[in-house]
Amino acid sequence: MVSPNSSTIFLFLLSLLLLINNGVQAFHKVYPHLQSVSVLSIGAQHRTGYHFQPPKNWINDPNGPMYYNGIYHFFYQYNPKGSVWGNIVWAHSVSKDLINWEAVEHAIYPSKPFDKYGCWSGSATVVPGKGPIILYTGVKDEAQNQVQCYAVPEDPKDPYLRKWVKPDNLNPILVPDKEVNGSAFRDPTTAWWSKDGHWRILVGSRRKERGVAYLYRSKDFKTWVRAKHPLHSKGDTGMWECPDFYPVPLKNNLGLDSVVDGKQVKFVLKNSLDLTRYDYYTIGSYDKDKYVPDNTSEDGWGGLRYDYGNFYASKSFFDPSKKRRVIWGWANESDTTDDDVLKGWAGIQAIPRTVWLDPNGRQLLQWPVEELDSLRGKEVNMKSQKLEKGVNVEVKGITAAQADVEVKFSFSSLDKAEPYDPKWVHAQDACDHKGSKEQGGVGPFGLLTLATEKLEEFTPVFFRIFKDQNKHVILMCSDARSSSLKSKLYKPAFAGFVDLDLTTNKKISLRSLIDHSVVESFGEGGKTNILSRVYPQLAVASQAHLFVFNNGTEPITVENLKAWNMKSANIK
Ligand code: DQQ
Repeated sequence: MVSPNSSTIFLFLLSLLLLINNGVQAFHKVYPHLQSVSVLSIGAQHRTGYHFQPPKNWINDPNGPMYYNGIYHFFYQYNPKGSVWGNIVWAHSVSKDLINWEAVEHAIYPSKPFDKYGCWSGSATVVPGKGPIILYTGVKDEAQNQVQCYAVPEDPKDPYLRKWVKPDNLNPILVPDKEVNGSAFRDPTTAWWSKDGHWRILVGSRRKERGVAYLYRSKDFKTWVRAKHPLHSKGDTGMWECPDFYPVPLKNNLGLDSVVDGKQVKFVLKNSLDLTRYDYYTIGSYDKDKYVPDNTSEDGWGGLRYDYGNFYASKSFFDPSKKRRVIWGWANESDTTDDDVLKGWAGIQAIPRTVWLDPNGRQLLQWPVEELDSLRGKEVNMKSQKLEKGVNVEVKGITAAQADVEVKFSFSSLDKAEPYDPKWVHAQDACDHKGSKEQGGVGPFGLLTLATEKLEEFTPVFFRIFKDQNKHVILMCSDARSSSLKSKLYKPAFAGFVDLDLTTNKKISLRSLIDHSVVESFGEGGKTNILSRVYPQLAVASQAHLFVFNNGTEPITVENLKAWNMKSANIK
């Protein structure tokens, strides 16, 4: 595959960003005339049943997720006054199972000179023997200059930690020195403690167009000093928002708390790229305050992504109750700002995902937290179903607009795989050219989700296998182009490659969480994941159908499919 140099990609992405801005909402842009607009109608048929979303208004980044004294806490960026970005506070919900939630008072909102213009993203650290501390970004002026601030629960014994205080003698806890760009200085990470007696955090930034994760150290969590060198940086990647840094064990799929020493771990550094609004990560090693990505982990635009769809500003936390690491990610709308105002709401959170290192050591695996299974209702099955070219078979008997589907496909030969065109630099280029309607060799095969009976609308999630010199390339697509009869929607053919050797075992699996306006899919046990936001006009409620399909000449077998009606989560 051709690999253009990074500045060409950077310029390309910049122009792309300008072009698609009517689809993906422009960020940190204030819409004064759209705040406090009364709601005309609600997009009820597109509200989700089991993805996290509040009853109304705008939400964005997940903030400070943590488990404390038997309760999960989830905070998120929220506009209490409207369904566009602005007036940002930390809304707060609590849960015992990560699926059903109860809202409590806003935890952090502008109340001090250092956060008068917004309380932006940040993280929680549970300090042993002391309790939780939140570090967040305060915006102190109209020019959006940023400082880091400190908040603690007013009453650590309150199980819901309803009230948070910002001690005046400490705040702001961290201000940019003259070498740091003060309007690009935000989103502190969870702190980790090292044997040298220091806490450490990262703060996202940029120097010109170089993305930077600044490293700060503190002995007491109060006075923070910037390390001479950032933990890591990368040219031409633009602003690094919401950095996240954590260890993953080499030998098992458990999560680890903060950063531990030892050889049995790898480290993950994730950054959210403001220019394109996607989360990319590398796997590497961490020693003497330097992080070095492995040579199997591309560092930059071509790097691995948590999700190849609509998933941004993610944040992980260690869950000590189940010894796992869980990530949250924000899925923005892909309709217009005008539609969001009409609906009265915008933004959902992806289902929390357990994350661990793939035994191949080259990438992460992600899977919906096991608690989600408690919402599974009626189950239907399909077994040993052969799919010849051009065949769609309906999965009948479930509520296809709110469902969970797991399917394993197999086939007997790779001989018919089509050649991979080297002009397709990114997976999305391949999917743009080779959609589900283009007949192929091995694939396209997969699911047609949120489909009308006669396929006037459908969102296909599928695989397609190509030959590329000495290897096979497995493409996974979640293609919104036919998802809705409505125009003026952002309808991308999201795609990623799946790192899998199909030569001996010709099987591949897919799980899709379908929830009215979201199709969140996990390819091959969470190797490649894609979340799409879609707004069908006809394939809604009981008019939504689900099919398995094959449009390649190689026959495909559905070895086993299980689909469940999903109950709605209790999100108060
Ligand atoms: N959202 C927050 C910022 C962060 C951005 C503001 C990422 O702190 O950088 O709402 O979506």
